[in-house]
Amino acid sequence: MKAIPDDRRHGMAGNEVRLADDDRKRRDPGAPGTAVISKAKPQTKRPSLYRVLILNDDYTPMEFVVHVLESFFNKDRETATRIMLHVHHHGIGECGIYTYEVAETKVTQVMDFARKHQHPLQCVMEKK
Ligand code: TYC
Repeated sequence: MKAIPDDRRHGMAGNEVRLADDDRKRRDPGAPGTAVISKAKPQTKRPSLYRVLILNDDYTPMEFVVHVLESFFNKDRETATRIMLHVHHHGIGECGIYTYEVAETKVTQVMDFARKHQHPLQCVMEKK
């Protein structure tokens, strides 16, 4: 007796090719009995950034401002001098850009240091 070939069973027409169940589900993800497994995307949010600025005044010594930029903002002497002179001529200048907590800490450190030395130097932060 002659066996019926696999692809001739279950009422399939002669030119059809039977798909494995996984292949059928890939082609038609909404097919009955199909579970859609979606992987949650990593919930990483980039933190907001804040600019820390110093303001010009008529009394704080230039050398003190250069020292602040070197010691609290890790600038080399050349960069610190350039920023200090920019503030001296334009009234305001950027010391660095940080996340909220780091920026807040820098502002507090500079304000405390200026007060301790009785200089009116002002340091502020603003959202980028
Ligand atoms: N204008 C000050 C002076 O002539 C120098 C100075 C520069 C002060 C920058 C503050 O953020 C400042 N002595």
